[in-house]
Amino acid sequence: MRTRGVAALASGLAVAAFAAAGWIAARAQEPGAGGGRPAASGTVRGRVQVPAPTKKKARVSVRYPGERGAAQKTDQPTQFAAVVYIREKLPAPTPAPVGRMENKGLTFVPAVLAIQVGTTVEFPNRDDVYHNVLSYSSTKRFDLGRYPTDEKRSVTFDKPGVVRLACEIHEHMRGYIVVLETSRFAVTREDGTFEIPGVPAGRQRVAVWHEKLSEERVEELEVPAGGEATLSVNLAAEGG
Ligand SMILES: [Cu+2]
Repeated sequence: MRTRGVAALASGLAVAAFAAAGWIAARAQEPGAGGGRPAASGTVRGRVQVPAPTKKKARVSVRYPGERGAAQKTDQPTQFAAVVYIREKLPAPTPAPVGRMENKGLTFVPAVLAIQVGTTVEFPNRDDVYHNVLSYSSTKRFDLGRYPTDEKRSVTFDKPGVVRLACEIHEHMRGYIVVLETSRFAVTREDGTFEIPGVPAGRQRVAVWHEKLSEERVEELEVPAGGEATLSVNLAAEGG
């Protein structure tokens, strides 16, 4: 079993902060102009290499119309993105945003969605078969029931945490909603890169979530005002 201490983190993380020209840019900003906003902010950018996806066989159920034909489209394993976010709590924007996760090609699209607490997420069905989105996660437990093509149902996520989504009809379907207490977050792109602008300058704890991690990775970064801090994490090299 791996030690989850600072030493373990150091082996998997390569962190560099570039403060070049940072404080000069900070001085050019108007302090306090945003009414409670931090006087200066920077960007956290970097890359998270995620482990290879696990191949999951699609199970074919014949309970619902169109099931057989559609199930053939599912032979691809889902590659789950990572979520990177700033641990500092930041007030939710108003009005509350609406998120969207589609049922498409018998998968959740996107398979990973990061949102801020209070966000309502719509789940439109873009397939020609029924879906039944549900969650047994304690963060948000729900069952949307089965619904047909082009119908959508929604859920408001009122507690921080991770919600693991499933479909009652298609057992292979999996998705994640990461509910955060901050508006400063990013979901990694296909190449693993990410960018979080508008991060308050100073020492920040940056967390990395991925479905294969038993717990989040947290690293401290110095975010220079008007500059960039970079974070590079290789989860693929750790063997999951
Ligand atoms: Cu489904």
